[in-house]
Amino acid sequence: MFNKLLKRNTDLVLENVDRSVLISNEEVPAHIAIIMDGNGRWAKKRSLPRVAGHREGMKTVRKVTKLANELGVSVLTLYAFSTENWKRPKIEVDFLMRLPEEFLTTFLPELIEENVRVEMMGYHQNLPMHTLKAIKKAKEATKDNTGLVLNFALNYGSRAEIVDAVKDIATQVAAGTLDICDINEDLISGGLMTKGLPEPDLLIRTSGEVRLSNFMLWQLAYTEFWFTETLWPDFNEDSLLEAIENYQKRNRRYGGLKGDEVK
Ligand code: V07
Repeated sequence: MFNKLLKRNTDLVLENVDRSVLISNEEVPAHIAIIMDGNGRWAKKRSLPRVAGHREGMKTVRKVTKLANELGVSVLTLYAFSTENWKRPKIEVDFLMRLPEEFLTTFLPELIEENVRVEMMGYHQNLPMHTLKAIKKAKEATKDNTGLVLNFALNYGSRAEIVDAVKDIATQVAAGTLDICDINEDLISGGLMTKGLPEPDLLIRTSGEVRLSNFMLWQLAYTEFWFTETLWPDFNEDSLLEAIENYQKRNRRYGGLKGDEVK
């Protein structure tokens, strides 16, 4: 473990000399989840169409992914499209559904090079075939990668996810294959789309909105929250480091208390 941390630190010092001094690598959050808000507002401020903000936001995804991987973060979950986003104008939804392909066409070779593994959580239902195809290709091309897991939440909604997990459990009880006494937190966690992933240590939401918007409600039970006024297209490496530094300060305040004591 220590060697791995040391190696991460060496990479970091080489690539981010000025900033890395501030990051103490033993407390880097293993899982960071981000609600990438403020793309439309960014565009409006510049009298550009909303979609220009979405495209600019994609560049931030690239920057944040690269740094998170360099820092040794294990999982980066990005809320790209919620089940509620279908209510937006069709023209905007159609544009958004092209972004996974656009992103992957541009960046998949680099992600492969950097040992990043692409994942998606969300309902395949309603997603266009071209979107699913691009993601499937990226998942396959990166499936053996051992670096950062870049987990896109796409057509994702947390309450629906919980309802599905409950239905599955109820079905097993009704079939007599599961005893009610054996229903516990681990069983429910295992029925969610984040099965197998650690729970987020740090949640970031950009653009000044201070709510969860149906994102990972179960998984965020013990997560530290960081809300920033910065709009997602303006969020950058320094913004991520600022969030992590703040997270580390909070962790340090717990002074070695672990597990239930901090919960
Ligand atoms: C989207 C750009 C970032 C700001 C938030 C909204 C707009 C990257 C992806 C993506 C998704 C899956 C995947 C690869 C890339 C994406 C949507 C919107 C729908 F496998 N950015 N981005 N998908 N935005």
